[in-house]
Amino acid sequence: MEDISALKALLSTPKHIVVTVHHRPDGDALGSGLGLAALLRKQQHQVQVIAPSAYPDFLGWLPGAPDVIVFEKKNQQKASDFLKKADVIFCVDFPTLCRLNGMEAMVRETTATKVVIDHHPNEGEFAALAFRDTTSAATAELLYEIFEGLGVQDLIDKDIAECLYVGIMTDTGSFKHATTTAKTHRIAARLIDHGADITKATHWVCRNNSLNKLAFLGFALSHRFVVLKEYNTAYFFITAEDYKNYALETGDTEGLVDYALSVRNIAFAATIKEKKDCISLSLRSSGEVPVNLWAKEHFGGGGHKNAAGGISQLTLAETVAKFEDLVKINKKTLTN
Ligand SMILES: [Mn+2]
Repeated sequence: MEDISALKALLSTPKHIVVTVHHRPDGDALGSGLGLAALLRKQQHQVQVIAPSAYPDFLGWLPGAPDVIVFEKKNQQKASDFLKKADVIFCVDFPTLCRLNGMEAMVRETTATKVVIDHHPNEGEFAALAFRDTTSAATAELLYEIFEGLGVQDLIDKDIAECLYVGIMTDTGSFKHATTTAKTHRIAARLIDHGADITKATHWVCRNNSLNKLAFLGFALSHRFVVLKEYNTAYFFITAEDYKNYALETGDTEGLVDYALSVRNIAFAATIKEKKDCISLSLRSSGEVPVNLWAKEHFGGGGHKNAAGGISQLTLAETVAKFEDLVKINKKTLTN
């Protein structure tokens, strides 16, 4: 963390700060963003969190979430005002500005000092200061270490601890993914020492399903689930019609892919979703199957080795066929 003293200097006087997170923020993006914002406020900075799009309902309880500006039409002027005024913009849990979607140009054009805090593989630097660590299980884990580096960990209160804890908990699938290390657990333990209520976090994150979401899960398992046994692969495909029939909201298809990966001997799992303007793919794997490379090469995306995403401009049926071709080509990797 060679930039830590530069960050310390940057934050040594009160600043106008905007904290941004990626499009369709998840628990790590929102938790890290809110935790960082709350800590910076304790240091007398003026801080606003702006998200390119809405966060899922189950994260709405996170301290500070109701004050996040979601960059939608009615809020764009407000967001623009904050961005123009900002001395510093933090980019949290995403590697490149394109993950800001509709907000990208606005952020790119500002003269603010950009600081990135992220754990995704990165190509090309856009920030003046960068804290990147692909070995961190979550951006929240890395953020905790940055707080330590800045010597401000004593400012972590219960609210900040819960934000960071949720970031780590969600990105590790409740400490189950291969990215989870002893350090991850140590930092989670410290967050509990700082007051994080893990029963509350579990309640909101893991025991908060709508009946509709479960009804859809039942339907998807029965009618939208394909197992390619010979290739240790399983995937879901979700049609635009399904979205309509089940009135699916952000987050309702989240976690579906984990059911595919939970099947015995499955090494590669996917959810292929027919969205309004494209087909989106969530890819997961276990072991050495490099889904981030496949996402990048075939679906213009990226991510981590065992969890990545991408998109396709083909039809759903064509995308499924392309996906199955990819599986067949990589039989060796998948069945090793
Ligand atoms: Mn993350």
